[in-house]
Amino acid sequence: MALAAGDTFRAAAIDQLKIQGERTGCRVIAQNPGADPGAVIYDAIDSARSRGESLVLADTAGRMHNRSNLVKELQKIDKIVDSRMGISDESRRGGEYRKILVMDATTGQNGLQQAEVFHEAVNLDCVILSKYDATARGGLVVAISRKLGIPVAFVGHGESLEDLSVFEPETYLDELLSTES
Ligand SMILES: Nc1nc2c(ncn2[C@@H]2O[C@H](COP(=O)(O)OP(=O)(O)OP(=O)(O)O)[C@@H](O)[C@H]2O)c(=O)[nH]1
Ligand SMILES: [Mg+2]
Repeated sequence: MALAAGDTFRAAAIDQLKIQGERTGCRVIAQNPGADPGAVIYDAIDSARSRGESLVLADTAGRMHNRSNLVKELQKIDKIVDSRMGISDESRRGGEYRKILVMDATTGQNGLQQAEVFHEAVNLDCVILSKYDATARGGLVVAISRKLGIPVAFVGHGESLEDLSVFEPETYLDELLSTES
C-alpha cells in the first residue's frame, strides 16, 4: 500500500503523511508544497502500478464547500483519477476507485450541508466520521445515510491509529437509544 500526499496546500500535511507512512510501513509518494495535487496522485497511481502495489490511499486538502474554485479543484482531481484508472473506459479498467469524505463529527448540521456539496461534486462512496469521541451528535450518522444515501464506514474516537474503528450500526443504535432514554 502507498500513501499519496495530495494535500500540497498545507505544507505540514506532507511531513505529517510521511510520519504516518513510517508508522504504518507504507511508502509515501510526495512532491513539494504547492505542487498540483492531481499530478501527485497521478504519479502515485502509476508508480504503485509499476511496483505491483495494490492500494493507494490519497490524502487531499481540507476545503470549504462554499468556495467553488476549491470544489472545482476536487472535481479536477477526481477526473484525473477516473482517467488514470480507466473508469469510463471498460477496456482499460484496472482497479477500483473509492472516494471517502472525512467529516468532523463536531460540525453538526453544517457538516451535513458540506457533505451534500461534495457528494454532488464528486459522488462520494462513504464517510469517515472523525472526532466521534468529542460529540454527542449521534444523529448525524442517520442524517448522512438518509440524505446522502451513503454509508458511514469508520468512526474516529481518538488521535492514535488504533482509534479508527469500523462503524457498527447495531452497537451505534444500542448506544444511541441508551443515551437518549
Ligand atoms: N479526539 C479526536 N481527535 C482527532 C480525531 N481525528 C483526528 N483528530 C485530531 O484532529 C487534528 C486534525 O487532524 P487532521 O487529520 O490533520 O485533520 P484534517 O481533516 O486532515 O485537516 P486538514 O488537512 O487541515 O483539512 C489532529 O490533531 C488529529 O489528531 C478523532 O477521531 N478524535
Ligand atoms: Mg488533512
